[in-house]
Order: sequence, then C-alpha cells, then structure tokens
Amino acid sequence: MVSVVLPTYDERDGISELIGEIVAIARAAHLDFEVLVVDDGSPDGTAEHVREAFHAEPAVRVHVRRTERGLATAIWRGIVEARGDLVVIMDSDGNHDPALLPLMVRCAEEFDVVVGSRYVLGGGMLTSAFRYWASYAFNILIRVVLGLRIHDSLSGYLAFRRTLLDRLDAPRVFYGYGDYAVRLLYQVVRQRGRVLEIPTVYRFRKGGESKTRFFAYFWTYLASVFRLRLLGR
Ligand SMILES: Nc1nc2c(ncn2[C@@H]2O[C@H](COP(=O)(O)OP(=O)(O)O)[C@@H](O)[C@H]2O)c(=O)[nH]1
Ligand SMILES: [Mg+2]
Repeated sequence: MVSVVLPTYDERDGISELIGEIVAIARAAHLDFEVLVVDDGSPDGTAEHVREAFHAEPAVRVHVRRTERGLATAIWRGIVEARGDLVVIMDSDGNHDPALLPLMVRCAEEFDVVVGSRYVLGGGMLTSAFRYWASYAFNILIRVVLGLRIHDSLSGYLAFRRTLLDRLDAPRVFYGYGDYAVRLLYQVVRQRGRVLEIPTVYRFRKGGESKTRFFAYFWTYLASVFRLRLLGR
C-alpha cells in the first residue's frame, strides 16, 4: 500500500482539487493507496474542509495536530500514522504534480529514495524564476559542501519504503522545515543507499499562500548544511 502524506497549513483553497487528482491518478494506476493529510490545526479550517469533502472516500484520512507545528515534524507524524509500506511526501498546494506518482511508486521498489526533481533534464518550475535559480544555486552549494550527487535535495517530493526509517536516526532528521530532506538524503547516501531523481515540473499553487519565508529560511538551511558537514547530523 502507498501512503501519500500531505502536510497542510492553511491550504483549504486548493487541497480538495489536489486530493481529487491524486485519487483519480492512483485509481487509474490501480494503486492500493491512502491519502493522509497532516494538518496543524489550520485557522482556515483545512482539516474540516477535507473531512467534509471526502467523507465518502475511505482512502482519505485526516490527522490533526493540536499542539505541535512545523513542516518536518508534521511529515514525521504522517510517516508514523501511515498504513502503507511505501510513503510519498508531497506539497499539499499543487506544486508537485501527482501525475508522477505511479512512476515514483514503481521506482521506489528499486531505489531507497525517489526524488521528484526540478534539476534533471525534463524538470523545471513554472512558478518563479527567482525561486528556480535560488534553489538551483543552493543545490550546488549542497553538492559541493556535502558531496551529494543529487541535483534537487530541496524538492520535497519524495518516495521511499517505510522500512528506510528503521535505518535512520529520525529525531535528528525530522525537525525544521524543508532542510529535513537534506538530512534524510545525506544519511541515506552515507549508508550507501540509492537515490533516483525523476524529472518533474513544479506547477502553480492551487490557492492560498506559500509558507516558505525565503530569506529567513536561507540562513537556517545554510546552517543545516554546515552542521551536517561538521557534525554529520
Ligand atoms: N502541517 C504543516 N504543514 C506545513 C507547515 N508549513 C508548511 N506546510 C506545508 O508544507 C508544504 C510546503 O509549503 P509551501 O508553502 O507550499 O512552500 P513552497 O512550496 O516552498 O512555497 C505545503 O503543503 C504547506 O501547507 C506546518 O507548519 N505544518
Ligand atoms: Mg508548495
């Protein structure tokens, strides 16, 4: 079974359209799947909205966190709650194209982590040229400083078997924001795990607003990369 984990914070505007797409694509590909929304008590009522819109759809579940907040710990919660042996992590705003799901799932049987990547041939980003190039540059820094041969460590569109987590030091990976993915990939590669990048083109958000505070996160991400280099965690 595949568990598609969707962390949400104030994503009411676009979430049901995205879940509808995921369900249609997963069904067409004959996947045994569930969609697991992990919402941090969004003030816009994302969780209630999803519950209402999909009350007749048993494949869609909502987990609400009342006390904790933050992207990486929400993802960790989703992995813990997931019923599938395979986990796919996606943005809940529509940035990540669910059309890639069946291929990612198939490839995750052969590889330890499959990344939906903007920076391999065929990949890209429709949303913002600035974000595209800034993320590109930061990925080069990650490659140089950490020696990772991965083109898009910051994509956030990931598929892996849940047993992968048995080999990882989860509390030392799942904190912070999107930088958790750098820690995850770094640990996997250090353990000689195999990573596959599949090209994907980021789409526009379906609604709501981005939570990435770009300039603030830049320093956090930078600190995370050097911390990994110097301390290995
Ligand atoms: N549960 C949870 N989800 C979050 C949090 N912050 C961001 N997200 C979700 O993480 C995903 C990535 O954030 P997004 O705003 O799309 O960032 P961007 O794609 O870099 O602009 C989205 O699905 C957000 O709803 C959080 O604190 N808690
Ligand atoms: Mg997004």
